[in-house]
Amino acid sequence: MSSSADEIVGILKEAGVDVLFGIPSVHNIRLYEALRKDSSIRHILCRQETMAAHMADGYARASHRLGVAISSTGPGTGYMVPAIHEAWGSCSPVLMITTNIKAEKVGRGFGALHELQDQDAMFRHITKAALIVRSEDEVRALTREAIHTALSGRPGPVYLEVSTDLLGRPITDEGRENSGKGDAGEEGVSGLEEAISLVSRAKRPLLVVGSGARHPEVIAHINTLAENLAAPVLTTVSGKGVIAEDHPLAFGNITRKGVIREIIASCDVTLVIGSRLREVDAKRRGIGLSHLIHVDWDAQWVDKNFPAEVVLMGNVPSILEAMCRGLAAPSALSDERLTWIKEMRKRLEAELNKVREAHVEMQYLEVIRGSLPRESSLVIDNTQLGYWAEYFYPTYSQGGLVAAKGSATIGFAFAAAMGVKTACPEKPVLALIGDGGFLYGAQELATCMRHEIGFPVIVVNDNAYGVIAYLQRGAYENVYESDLTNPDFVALAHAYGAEGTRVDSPSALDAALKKAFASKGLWVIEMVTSYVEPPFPRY
Ligand SMILES: Cc1ncc(C[n+]2csc(CCOP(=O)(O)OP(=O)(O)O)c2C)c(N)n1
Ligand SMILES: [Mg+2]
Repeated sequence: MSSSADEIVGILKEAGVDVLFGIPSVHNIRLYEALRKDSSIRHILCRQETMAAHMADGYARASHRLGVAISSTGPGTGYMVPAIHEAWGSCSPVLMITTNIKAEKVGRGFGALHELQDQDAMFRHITKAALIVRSEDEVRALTREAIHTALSGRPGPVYLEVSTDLLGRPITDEGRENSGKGDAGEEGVSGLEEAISLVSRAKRPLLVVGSGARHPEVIAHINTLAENLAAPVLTTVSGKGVIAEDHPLAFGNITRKGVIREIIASCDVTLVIGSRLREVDAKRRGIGLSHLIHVDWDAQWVDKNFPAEVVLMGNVPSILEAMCRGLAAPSALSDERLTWIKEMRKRLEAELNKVREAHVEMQYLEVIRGSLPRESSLVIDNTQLGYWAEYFYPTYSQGGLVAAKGSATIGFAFAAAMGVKTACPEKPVLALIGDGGFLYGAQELATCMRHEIGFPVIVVNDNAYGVIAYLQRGAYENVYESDLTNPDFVALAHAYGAEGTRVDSPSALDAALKKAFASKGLWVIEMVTSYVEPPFPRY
């Protein structure tokens, strides 16, 4: 008779899970025993739980499959909070499996090992569901429900907690009969005709694409819709790559000023597809969107910063397919729009040339772009050069730029890139992270070495929490406690058995990246810079 732990492993396998990221602990060792016995699921042994969950997140974003992270009761669970918060804001289907003390003791304050009152409370607001197994009869049903919930509709993280004593208990026949929730079923989509009519009457429609459109079935529809309408497409950072940025209708990041702001101002209908239209980069920067039609998986992001005139809620690929059918004939205004778009593109190019002349950051980005093929992943942290990438790194494929915009955490990019590389071993992957962010999880160099996960990591070293120093200078004309005392990053890489090198110019970075990609190994490329300005205030 198999135990609950064996059942969980079996259900994960059935669901197609082939990799897990985690750390064994006192309460979850029965689960690890089940994994050892089965051994068909690869386990990546991590050095810290936040990083394990970032890896699962990177894996999920790159593969569009479930990313699974394992922790254990109390502190191990708590370490996952920031990474699950990020996955939540970025709609990434991460399943975290954790434990609790013995079922009969939960919430009673006996002082059991790792005991924490209301452990799941930490996750209730940052997951699609926090599911708790307190009886062996619930194991199968809740495990299936957790997987289904993470992947269905708008994907997102799910918390699954199993009391430690249940893991070794045999599953009863009754338990076996339980099955997970079925599909909730497709909701009827209202507002479709109104939306189609609004778009077809528009003089200049605009498409805005966000993370909710990061779905393999959505891409083709977005291209078709844009082409049928001859409409410009803007994306948020998380939507970058949904349309190739060298497509004649793609204009990149919506946040930018100049020509992009002019395009937005002259469009009279905005079709927003799967975007939060975050306060931080849309509302606060004074973007105005006309006659907004919001297409999304659910109501979570609707009417937050910009009121929607029409809301189309449900399965986004199906809604877009219906819109493509309803707007199949090229608009009578297509020629006029295309002439305008060509003009705007010319002006945007001229604008970009000026930015290129003024900022060395653009040269670094060109080197990075030149080192990566179209199908590749640049995984960026919240670091100065990362912000420049959000604005100016041309992204040509789905997953071409992976960023931590769900929570704007630092310390994401190195671990997330490990997850991306694990999901797509053949794909060139590059992590870009600051000296501050890198030391949140540099110990995962050991994980890379153990599991032979090799890719280059650019550590932008300005010896500072640079953007904080920049903000301090602006607000108080002073910098306080945002300078950093750093290790020798090259020596640090070597200490783990990784390769390391130091660069201080775009040409040196170019040479280092060529060498690193050719070797297929793990490289820490320390890029020495001084304080730089982020692109937000000017561009
Ligand atoms: C977990 C977390 N702690 C603190 C912050 C606030 N924060 C945002 S950027 C930043 C500095 C990052 O420094 P570094 O990684 O060196 O990048 P730089 O700004 O120097 O380019 C900090 C501390 C955050 N976003 N996330
Ligand atoms: Mg820094």
